[in-house]
Amino acid sequence: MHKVIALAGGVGGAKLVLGLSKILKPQELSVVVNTADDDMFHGLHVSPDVDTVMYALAGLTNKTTGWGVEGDTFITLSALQKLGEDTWFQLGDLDLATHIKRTSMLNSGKSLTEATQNLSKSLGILHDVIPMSDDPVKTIAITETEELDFQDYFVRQKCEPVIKGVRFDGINTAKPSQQFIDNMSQSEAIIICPSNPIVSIPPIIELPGIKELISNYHGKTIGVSPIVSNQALKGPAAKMMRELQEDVSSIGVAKRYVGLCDWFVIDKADAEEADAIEKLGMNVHITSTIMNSNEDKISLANEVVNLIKN
Ligand code: FO1
Repeated sequence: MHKVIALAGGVGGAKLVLGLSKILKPQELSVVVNTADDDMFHGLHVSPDVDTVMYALAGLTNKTTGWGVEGDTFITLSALQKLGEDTWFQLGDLDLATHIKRTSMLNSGKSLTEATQNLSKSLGILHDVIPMSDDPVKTIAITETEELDFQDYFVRQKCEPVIKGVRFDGINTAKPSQQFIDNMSQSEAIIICPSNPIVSIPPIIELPGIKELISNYHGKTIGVSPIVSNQALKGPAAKMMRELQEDVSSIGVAKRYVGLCDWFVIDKADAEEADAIEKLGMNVHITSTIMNSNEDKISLANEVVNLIKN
C-alpha cells in the first residue's frame, strides 16, 4: 500500500482516521487537520481538531463527547471560574496539560507543526498528525446580527444563531504547512474525511494552492459524506447547510467537492442520491458510513482504502 493523506476536522473525521490507523502503517497514513477552530483560552493555545485527532489515535478520547480526554476532571476549570474567568469552554485537567505544553512550545519559537509532532510523540502516536498551516486562520460565523468566533458560536451559543455565511480570516495569506505539501506529493490518495463540509474541510482546501493541487492530483481523491438521511452524523453541519440554503444531503456535500473527488462514499440509506452525485462527475461508492464501534470505523476505512486500488 502506498501513502494516503487524510484531511480531517474534529469528531467525525477522527473516527475514520482511527479506522484508517488500524489498517495503514504509520508510513502509509498522514493526517492533515483543520486549525481554523483554534482559539486562546486562559492564555493557552487550544487546537481542538488537532487534539481530537491526537486523542483518537492515542486511544484517549472521551467516548461520550468524541472530544477531550476520557475520565478527565475539571478541578482547574472550577478554580478558574472562582477567579472570575469565563469557563464555558470545557477544558479538563488532563486536556489542559496538552494546551500548556503546546503554548509553551509555541512561545519558545516552535511552529504548530513542531509542537504537534512533539505532543504526538509524547502521546505515543505513530502516524503523522499535521496541522494544515502554521499560520493563524480563524473561522468566523456570520450570523443575522453579528460575527462570532467559531468556538463562541459553536460552544458558547450552541450553534443557535442562524448563520448567513462563514469566513476564514487569514486564509489568503496563510501558507499550507510544509509537511502538508510534502505529504501531498509523496501520497497516492487523498481521503476527505466525513467532517463538517462548511467549517472543517473548507479551511484546509481553501489554503492558497491546495484546491489546485487536489484538482490536478496524480492519485485518487475520495470524499466521505458526513450526512446520512439528510442529517449530520455529528454536530451542526445539517443546520448550517440548511441556513446557507444548500441541499442537506450527500448531494449537497458532493456539490462542494465538485472537481476535487474521483470517488464519493455515501451511506446505504442515501443510495437513491447516487445518480445525482455521479452527474457531478464522481464515482459513487455505497456502504455503511455510520461509525459507532471501532469495528465500524475499521470497516469504513477498509471500504475507502479498497477504492484506492480500483
Ligand atoms: N465542544 C463543546 O461542545 N463544548 C465544549 O466545552 C468543548 C470543549 C473542548 C475542549 C477542548 C477540545 O479539544 C475540544 C472541545 N470541544 C468542545 C469540541 C470543539 O469545540 C469542536 O470539536 C470543534 O472545534 C469542532 O470541530
